Amino acid sequence: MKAKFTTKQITLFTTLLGLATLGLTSPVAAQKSTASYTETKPQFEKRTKWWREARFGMFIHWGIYAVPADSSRGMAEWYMNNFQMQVREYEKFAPNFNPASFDAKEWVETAKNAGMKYIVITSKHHDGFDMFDSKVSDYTITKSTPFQRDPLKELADECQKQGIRLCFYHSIMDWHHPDYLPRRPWETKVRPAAGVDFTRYIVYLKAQLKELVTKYRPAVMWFDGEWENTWTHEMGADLYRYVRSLDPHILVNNRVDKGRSGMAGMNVSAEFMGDFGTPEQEVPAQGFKDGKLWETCMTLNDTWGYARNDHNWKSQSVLIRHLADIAGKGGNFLLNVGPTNLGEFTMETKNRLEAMGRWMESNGKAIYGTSATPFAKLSFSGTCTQKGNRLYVFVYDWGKSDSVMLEGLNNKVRSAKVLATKERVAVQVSGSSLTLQKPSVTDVDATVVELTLDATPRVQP
Ligand code: FHN
Repeated sequence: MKAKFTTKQITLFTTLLGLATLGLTSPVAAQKSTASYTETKPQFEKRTKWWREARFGMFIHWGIYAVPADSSRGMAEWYMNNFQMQVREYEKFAPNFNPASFDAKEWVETAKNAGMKYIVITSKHHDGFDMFDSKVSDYTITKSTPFQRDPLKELADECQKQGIRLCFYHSIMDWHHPDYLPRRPWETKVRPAAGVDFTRYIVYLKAQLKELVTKYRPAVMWFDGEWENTWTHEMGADLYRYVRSLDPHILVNNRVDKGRSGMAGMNVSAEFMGDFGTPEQEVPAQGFKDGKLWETCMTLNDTWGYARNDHNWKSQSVLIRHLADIAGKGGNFLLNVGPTNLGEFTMETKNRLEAMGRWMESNGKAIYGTSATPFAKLSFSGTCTQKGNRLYVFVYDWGKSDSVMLEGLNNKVRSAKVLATKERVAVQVSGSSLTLQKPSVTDVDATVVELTLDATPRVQP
């Protein structure tokens, strides 16, 4: 029997019905958020304090792309695009997505035990599939899969219990919504753009953000998929103000706007909106100028979404040194996990996070709440962080001389000890050069020496 309504009509009806329940009936009103806000530096510092001190978070890319779980043609979460699928074909993964093993308590404990202080999970990736219960969409985990539960609600409750901040990744680009443009080249005939209204898509986007922010109270909205030419700086600035108007405490990354250069890297500059920059798959050569906040996001292997075929896992040493290097430059590290379609973390994932947790157990004091190194460069393989009158020296390699030298420090050293073992470290001072002797027990990933100084570190430029 021929369906009475087309899918597009049903989507539109669902959206409008949902909008009405969310008080977003007038597209124009939802268009330009009236929120204008100014923020002083002290206010910004207060709002971002927990994030700056946290330093280390878990990224989670989880969606129906975990069903094919295939990165043979590119990132696994891009499966629909990589295999040039029509929407109707890709939708068939939803009824096969039933993460029966999903356990919010276990996920949050794993993040916490790794030393992570916040979790950023995909509420919607580019495929447009909603991993939460939305009134303005039927393309959701609660309505279109046998699972029918709301994992983001379960995670929000569990994060509340365990003292971890929950944050959401939400894609501006949406390959499913009938009003999103541009269409993919292979679907123009099947899904013509005639009659499409991008303004209506923005109303839908805002309606879902209102649901997410008011119902789940995320600490950060982490936008992505901002690079297509249908999304403008004006739309980004408006969306930033809109989200902040929903919750004045929330943080928003720079990808709400066009502040990121290209697909990787970023250039937070004054005219772009966003509370922090988002370099991707890289540790920037230096920290960001004039105190701009930033966070490197990175995969454990080569793909964000889970892929059965991706075995290129980074070692624990590489991961621990990335964390140290990033902290030494004053940034945050958002390390990604791609859970399976059953709702499980892979063994490779768990092993690496457990190793990082063991290291953080002994050395977290040199990461949390610290700021970037006072040294322009070091003569050894390692990095530094600082907090008050303490300098944390991370040594990756003690070299042939079984010692490392810090040059240009104009402080008196009150004490020097290995943070993890409390073993005293012998220090030779010559003018403003300090030589630290290799302790009897070192950490193959990174040994941290805590120097207690007479005052905050003063380094010759
Ligand atoms: O296209 C996405 C990609 O799938 C992934 O989500 C990364 C994570 O930051 N962001 C985009 C690529 O820059």
